[in-house]
Amino acid sequence: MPEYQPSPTDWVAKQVELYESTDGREGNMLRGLPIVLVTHRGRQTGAVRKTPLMRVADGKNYILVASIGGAPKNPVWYYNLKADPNITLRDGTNVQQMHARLVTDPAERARVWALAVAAFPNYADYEKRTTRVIPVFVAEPV
Ligand code: F42
Repeated sequence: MPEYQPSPTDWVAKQVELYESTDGREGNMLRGLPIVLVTHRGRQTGAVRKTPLMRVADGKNYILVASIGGAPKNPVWYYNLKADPNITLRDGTNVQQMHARLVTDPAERARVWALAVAAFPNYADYEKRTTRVIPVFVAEPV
């Protein structure tokens, strides 16, 4: 069974460790806003990867925004989720198995993007910084 490989980005790895070791009671915010933790598999190594993302709730679903701060390239986790959409999502103390579906319909993307910006206004700035269309997934309960 491939093992957990922490993020090479130190502050992200530390946030994951704090969030999990306190069962979501600490390390659960970025810039004063709540985060979730997505556990998924590396598409090449099969290693377990843990990626904190902003918490964007949509009823029973969560919206996952592959913004990586408006960087020119998609984050690696975007490719991992496309290859294997089976994820575990931790929202505080609540942990559930989910299926991550890439949003391709423009009308659906517009709707969930508005939810994302309402939850974390910086996403609007990230969109202006990059020429890519920032990919968005809907995580649905399985
Ligand atoms: N990133 C976002 O995109 N959106 C958010 O809303 C967001 C919020 C957030 C909140 C708190 C926090 O601490 C971080 C937050 N981040 C957010 C940053 C996010 O957690 C990720 O760090 C960021 O999106 C970059 O993701 P990444 O997958 O590109 O991470 C890189 C640094 C990384 O881990 N690279 C690994 C490495 O070793 O270089 C690769 C890991 C990997 O999955 N490898 C694959 C494998 O098979 O194992 C193969 C790689 C391939 O190319 O196929």
